[in-house]
Amino acid sequence: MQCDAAALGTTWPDISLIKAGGGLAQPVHITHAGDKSGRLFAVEQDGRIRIIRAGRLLAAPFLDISGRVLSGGEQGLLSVAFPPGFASTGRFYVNYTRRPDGATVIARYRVTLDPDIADPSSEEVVLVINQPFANHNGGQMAFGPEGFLYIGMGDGGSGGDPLNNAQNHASLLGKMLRIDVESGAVPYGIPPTNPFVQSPGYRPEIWALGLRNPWRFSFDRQTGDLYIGDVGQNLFEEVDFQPASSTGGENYGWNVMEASQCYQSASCSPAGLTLPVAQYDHASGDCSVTGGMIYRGQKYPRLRGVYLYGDYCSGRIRGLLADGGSFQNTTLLDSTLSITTFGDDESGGLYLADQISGSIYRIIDTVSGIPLPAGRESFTFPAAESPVVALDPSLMNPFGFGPLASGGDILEFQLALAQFTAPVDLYIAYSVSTDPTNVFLVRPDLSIQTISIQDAQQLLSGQPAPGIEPWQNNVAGPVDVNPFTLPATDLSAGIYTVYLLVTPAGRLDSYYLGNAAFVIP
Ligand SMILES: [Ca+2]
Ligand SMILES: [Ca+2]
Repeated sequence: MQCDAAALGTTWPDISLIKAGGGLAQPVHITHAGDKSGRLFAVEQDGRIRIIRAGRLLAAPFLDISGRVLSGGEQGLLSVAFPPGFASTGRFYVNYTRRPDGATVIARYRVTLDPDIADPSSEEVVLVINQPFANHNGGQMAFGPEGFLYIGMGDGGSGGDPLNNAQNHASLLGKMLRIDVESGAVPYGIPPTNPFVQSPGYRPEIWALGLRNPWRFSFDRQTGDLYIGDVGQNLFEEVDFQPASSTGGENYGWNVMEASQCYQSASCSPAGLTLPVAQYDHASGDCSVTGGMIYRGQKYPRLRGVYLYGDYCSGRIRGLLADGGSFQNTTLLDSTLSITTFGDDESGGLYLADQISGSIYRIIDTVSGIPLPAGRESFTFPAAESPVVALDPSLMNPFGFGPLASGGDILEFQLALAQFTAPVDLYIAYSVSTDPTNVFLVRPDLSIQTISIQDAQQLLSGQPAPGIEPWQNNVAGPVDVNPFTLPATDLSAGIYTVYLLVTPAGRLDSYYLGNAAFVIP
């Protein structure tokens, strides 16, 4: 199934990861609410949903149902799905493993009057699916383009699907389900266009069958095509594809086949089965696919249309690109992360979660980096809580001031830059309104060097000033550092202006000069 991308003329992105949030406990799902709030929602496996706003993790969970959730291994709170209209209805859906019996629960919750806090007592159970074994619970949910809720269900667990659930028409296990949860039917409705509503012996909730453990599926936000990462048995991991034009009913093959190889017996017929569009074996440390998402953002043209997916065991990130009727597949990055999920924000930016560190990373294309400054360009940036990483210097906001920017009393200074197209020197300095004759330069060891305003102006005129050196020299990035955290009480009152000077390595004739101000009252 693998094609030679070079022969087909594809220019693959050169991806890199920039940390976009941390402090999460076992994150397993990332999504947004589609309500233009700009919030990212991260699901913690033990039963909490956390909000990341402008790069900062809010202290209070959006939802905490850890008392209901059986967590560990493949069990836990596994996903949240926000329906179209959430901004006005405040209703959303979760998929979790229930205490004490391990059954899968699909439930509806509501937000409170505070949009950052949901009501844990608002639960309305939509669907309960009993689980014969602890593993293979699927767990992803997402609303399709037509507004119905899709639920990915694993085969129930153990190994090899001993109960033959995935091919059993009367079982909801090993299936992709599609139900109507938003039209008012209690507990849910069956879309009349589901493929098996007229078929005797079939559960009408079934949209597709023959899945082993669909660990993450997603819809292409542009086309409506569906991509499913289905975890394999001992030999192969696979990605399944369903075009937006599908009327459902696909049989993805398990446990007749594992990917494109017969599983139960040496020979089998693939007739009527939909084989994966990509698969890989376990020879290089891979063992469990984490289905991903298609990038449809604006920032990284070479990423557009690429389906990014990963492997939990190897940390490898692969790219899949639909090319007419075929698919190209390549390895984009070997990471060291335990990738549990990919997710997107409202503008189409892509993220992934690392289960071990509890961090979320933004995925960027690094070769289309920030160009070197061609002249002397100055920018004023807002004192944001979180830097905005962008390839256009006029759009980036490299500074983050942490809680101070939102009225707190800790100055947490963060600097984040995408990769540059060639090495640069970075200078950081600040001035304070109460001392107009001096500029305070950050030295490589983070100590502070006081220089005169004349020396600073000399630097900006392109003349090296004696004794002045960059904070970091000859770096290409990406940069994501947090050099300072200090109490605001350590700073005297005044208006502080922080400067970032970016010059081509070893030169001062051109630069980007950015500044951002904050006030210590
Ligand atoms: Ca199970
Ligand atoms: Ca399959």
